[in-house]
Amino acid sequence: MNDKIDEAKTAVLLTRENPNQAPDPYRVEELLGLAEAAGYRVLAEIVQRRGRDHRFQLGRGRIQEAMTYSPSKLIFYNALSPSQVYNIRSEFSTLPIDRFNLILEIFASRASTREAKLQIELAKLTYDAPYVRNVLSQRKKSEQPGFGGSGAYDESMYNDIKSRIAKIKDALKEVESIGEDRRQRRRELGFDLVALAGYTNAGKSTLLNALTSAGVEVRDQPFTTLSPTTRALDIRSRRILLTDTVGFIDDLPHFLIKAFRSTLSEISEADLVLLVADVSDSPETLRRKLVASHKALWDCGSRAPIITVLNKADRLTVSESLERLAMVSDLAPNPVLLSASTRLGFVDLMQLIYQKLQPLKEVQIKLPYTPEGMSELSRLYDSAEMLDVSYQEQMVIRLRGKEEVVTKALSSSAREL
Ligand SMILES: Nc1nc2c(ncn2[C@@H]2O[C@H](COP(=O)(O)OP(=O)(O)OP(=O)(O)O)[C@@H](O)[C@H]2O)c(=O)[nH]1
Ligand SMILES: [Mg+2]
Repeated sequence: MNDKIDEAKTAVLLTRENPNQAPDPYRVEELLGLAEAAGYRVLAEIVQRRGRDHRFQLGRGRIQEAMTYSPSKLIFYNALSPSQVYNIRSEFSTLPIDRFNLILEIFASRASTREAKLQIELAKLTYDAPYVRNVLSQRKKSEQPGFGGSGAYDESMYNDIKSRIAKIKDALKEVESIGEDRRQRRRELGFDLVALAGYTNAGKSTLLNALTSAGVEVRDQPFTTLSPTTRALDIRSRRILLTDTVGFIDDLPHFLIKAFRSTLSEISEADLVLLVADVSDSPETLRRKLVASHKALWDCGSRAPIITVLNKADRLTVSESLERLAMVSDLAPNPVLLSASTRLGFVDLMQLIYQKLQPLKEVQIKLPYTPEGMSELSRLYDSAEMLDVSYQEQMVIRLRGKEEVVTKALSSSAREL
């Protein structure tokens, strides 16, 4: 149970299942987890198998049933169209929200950095814009002033939303380009960039903490992490920067991925991705979450090699873990069975990371005894492995380093600093 649950914030959960799909109790369970993470006290869960009702999503009878609990909100698993929101709100005088709104509410309550706040505002405005437009057109049709006691929407409000969206996009572009510069600098300093990605609550932050003593917040609920945290980790001669990122979830709406682009570029720009999954989930859930994670990785533009970290192995016996691993082998490139809690599998993970990083290059360069030459030498001591330095007519240096470091060193040498 979530300690932030507010007694006055009550909800009934409504899920419509397609009659031609197998029932999936996990959906309802996940929706409950999200509602609790957003601070709701859930009064009842209603599931109906039927085709989509174009007015209310579920049948009128099921919504009437939900209303007998007098909830402050109706939370739908299924996405609501703007006109469904309008209809339910008008007919039942209660605000309906869908799973996307719920996720946004959680994000909004957790956002602590300016970037995260902007990203959430952008997602919310992008989501709200069609709703406001719909209310405007409904009102024009019925000539009703105002709507559901929510105050007047008018054309200027819609235009304000549009211009705010444009402003936030500009601000985020700036943040993104700062991020790009920072990553480029880090690469030139010889770091390998490794991202921790995966379904929400899989244990990404716990793993970052265990590998680097980062002290990032860990909780047994979805979306604890919203902003990336980066910490250094050395594996033999490799200097790695490991970044923890926001978790994925099924059916992640596209506008949310777009709004979180600057954060997700920590993943799309990484040299290597550690895809963390909870191996103690049921085999079906594990597969579903791995599929959702691969889809999200692809959608955010990640094309880097992947190591699949099957975390929480301490919750299973060795044979159970191995059985799970066999069941998901088609979805789990380079798998490691691991426990971020007990450090089981850490040696294997380190070894695999080391193997999967792009091999270092070995080159020989010459630098003059000028101030620029000396400062380049000191930069190389910081960013590469110096194999040999001999002081001849010029400094002759043999070094091993990352592609970016070596390329820069070769160009300094050619320019005869
Ligand atoms: N038993 C066990 N529990 C773990 C392990 N790793 C993480 N957990 C628990 O799983 C829950 C989620 O862990 P987090 O590290 O917050 O997960 P996350 O992937 O960062 O989650 P979000 O940031 O919310 O997306 C916490 O209760 C952790 O204590 C593990 O190896 N074994
Ligand atoms: Mg986390």
